[in-house]
Amino acid sequence: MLIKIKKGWELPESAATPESTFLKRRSLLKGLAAGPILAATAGLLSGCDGENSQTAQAADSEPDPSAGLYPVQRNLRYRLDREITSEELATTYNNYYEFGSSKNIWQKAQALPLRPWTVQIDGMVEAPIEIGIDDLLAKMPLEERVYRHRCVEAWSMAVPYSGFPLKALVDMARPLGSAKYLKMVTFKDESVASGQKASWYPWPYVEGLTIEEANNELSFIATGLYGKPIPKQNGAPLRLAVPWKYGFKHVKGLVRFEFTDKRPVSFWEEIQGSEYGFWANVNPEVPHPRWSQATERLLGVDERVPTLLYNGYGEFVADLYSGLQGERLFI
Ligand SMILES: Nc1nc2c(c(=O)[nH]1)N[C@H]1C(S)=C(S)[C@@H](COP(=O)(O)O)O[C@H]1N2
Ligand SMILES: [Mo]
Repeated sequence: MLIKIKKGWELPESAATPESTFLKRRSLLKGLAAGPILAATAGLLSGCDGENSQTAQAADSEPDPSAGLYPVQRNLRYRLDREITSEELATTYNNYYEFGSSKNIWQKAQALPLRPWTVQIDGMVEAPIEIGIDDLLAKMPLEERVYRHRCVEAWSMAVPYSGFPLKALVDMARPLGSAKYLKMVTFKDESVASGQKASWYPWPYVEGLTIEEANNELSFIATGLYGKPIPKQNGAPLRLAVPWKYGFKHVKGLVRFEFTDKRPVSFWEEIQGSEYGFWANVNPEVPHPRWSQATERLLGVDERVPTLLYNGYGEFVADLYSGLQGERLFI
C-alpha cells in the first residue's frame, strides 16, 4: 500500500514537469477529463479554459460573498527577494489531494461549495466556538502579506495572501494553559472531493503546530489571494500559511481548529513518517531521503535558486527551536 502512495506528489524535482509542458498538456487534456464533478460545473467552465488570458479564478462564476472585503492593505514588514509569481501559475499548479494527485486540479476544485461554511474551534478551550465563515471574516483583522512558499518537492513561488494572523484566532479561542498544540482539519466530503474516495489515505487532511508556532507573527490564515477571495484550488475559504515550513503543512479548506495536549499526527506523517515529520522546517542542508533540498525551481523562472534556511524567515522563527535540537526539526 505504501508503495502505491509513494508515487504521489513526492516526485523528485528532476522528475517534475516543467510548467510549459504542463500547460501544453492541460490544453491537450481539456475536455477529456469529464467526470461527474466536472459535469456539474461544465456550464460554468465552458469557454473559460483559455491558454493564456483567463485565470482559474475567472472561471468560477459563483459570486463569493466575501469579494467586497478585498483588496486589503499590504503589511510591508514582510518583504521578498524575488518577483511575485504570476496569478495564472499560482492558481493552476496546485497540490490538493482531495481533488486528485496531479498538479492540475483547479477545475475539479470548483465543485467545493463555500457557503454555508462553518468553522469549529474546540478541544482545550474555555468554551467551544462554532462560527460561520462570514462572521469570522468580519471579526478578524485582514491584511495582505507577500510570502515565499516552498514545497517539499523543491518547487516554489511567491504570492500575495490576504488573511489574518493565526494568533488572532488563538486569542479569540481562549485556549487553556494545558493546551500545547493546535490541530487543523480540512473538510471531508467525498461527494465533491473525489480524491477522498481513495481509502488508503487517512482523510481528512490534518496538520498541527505548537501553540508557540501558532502564535508566531508569521503564522497566517489566508482567506484571499492576489487581492481577491482565495480560489478554491488554493484552499478557500481558509488555509494555513506558515512560510518557513514546507508546503504540506499549509493545510487547506479548514473546518476545525482543535486545541490539544497531544502532538497531532499529520496527514503525510501518518502516510510516511520517515519522510514527512511534524516540524518540517525548510533547510537546504537536510535532504529529503530521496532528493536534495539545496535548490528550488521558482514557478515561472528558468534558473534554479538556492533554498534558504527556514525559507529565509529565520529572523522571525529560529528562536522557536532553541532547546529543541533533539527533535527532527527539518523533515
Ligand atoms: N487539504 C490539503 N491541504 C494541502 C494539500 C493537500 O493535498 N490537501 N497539499 C499541500 C501541499 S503539498 C502544498 S505544496 C500546498 C500547495 O498550495 P497551493 O496549491 O496553494 O500552491 O498545499 C498544501 N495543503
Ligand atoms: Mo507541497
